[in-house]
Amino acid sequence: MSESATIVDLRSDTVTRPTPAMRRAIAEAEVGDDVLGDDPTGIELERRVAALAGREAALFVPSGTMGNQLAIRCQIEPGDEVLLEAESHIFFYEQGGVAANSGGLAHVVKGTRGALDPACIEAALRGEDDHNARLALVCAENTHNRAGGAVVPLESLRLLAAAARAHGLSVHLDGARLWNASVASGVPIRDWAAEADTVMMCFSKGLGAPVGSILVGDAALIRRARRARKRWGGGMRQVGILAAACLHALDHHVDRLADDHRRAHALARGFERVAGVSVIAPETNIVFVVLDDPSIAPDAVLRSLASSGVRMSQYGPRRLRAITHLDVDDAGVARAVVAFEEACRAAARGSRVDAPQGPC
Ligand code: TLP
Repeated sequence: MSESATIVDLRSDTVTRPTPAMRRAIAEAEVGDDVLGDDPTGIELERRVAALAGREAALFVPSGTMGNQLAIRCQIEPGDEVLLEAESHIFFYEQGGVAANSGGLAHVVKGTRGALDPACIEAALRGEDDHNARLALVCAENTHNRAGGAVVPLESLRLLAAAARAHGLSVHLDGARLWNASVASGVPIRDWAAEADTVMMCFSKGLGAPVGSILVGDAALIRRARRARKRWGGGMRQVGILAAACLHALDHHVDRLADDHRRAHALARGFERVAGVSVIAPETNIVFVVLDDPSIAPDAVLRSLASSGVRMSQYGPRRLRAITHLDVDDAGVARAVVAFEEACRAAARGSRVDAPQGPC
């Protein structure tokens, strides 16, 4: 049996491997040269996602990080402020890209379950005085990763966007897992996308594609983003090979996200029964478990899990993350629950073994 068949890998939904049908779609992809503007499958993907999101244009990019960073690059000038939720991916996991790639200044505000209070925009504005940096862009994230895959409600995004627009600010939505938000809430992608100037969405997470994300917005902005992508080395030539996997994912892997959400709930129910831990109720495919009992050391739990063929990642001093995805079935969930219970018991007894960790 291959390693992927024996390991229950809950570290991220980025770990999925292409299914046999997706591999066939990749093998049969019609390709051209994306930089020269004639890769038919890449063009088809961009056209389809722009239509799905109800926006003029889309740009396929190698990663969610590049999509977010291009959106920022195209909507601020050096010295401008960008309003970010304090635990957002853009602030937490993109290596200070706001400053390094765009010369921007991160203005960080704590949200509630990932949602920014629209009043924070008014509070962040400092007027036209020549001493002040200019607030130019507000970024939201949905689902919100570090808030436990929380769905930021559409109404909340609407109010935030309205407050931003009232002050002439642009809005970017990091929708790496907007597919999950859409399936969990029943709100179509185009309704979320209508609230932001730019939206980034990933195919390489719950949708199970090996590589790829997309940025949507109006035609002029996406044209600028295409030029910046080229400058950053993100032109991809026979990109149809990747785009075919993403088109396959759109056709076959969106509705099934509901299975991942159901399995996340099953995981959470199993984890909850373990003494000394508490679980943050999942809304989509992310489960956070907090090791309340100080005798349960996170690194010991991760090592013990790994020795049982189950992988999770550490997401804070006493918090672990498990994400369900295409490669985790009901049997995998049941195995993870048993392994977690044993790992916590063993850790509390003070056992020690070795294993790697994910990002905190
Ligand atoms: N998130 C990854 C890690 O980088 C933490 C994960 O395992 O969850 N926005 C959000 C909300 C994300 O969660 C991620 C990836 C990205 C953007 C970046 O996407 P990639 O990894 O394609 O650059």
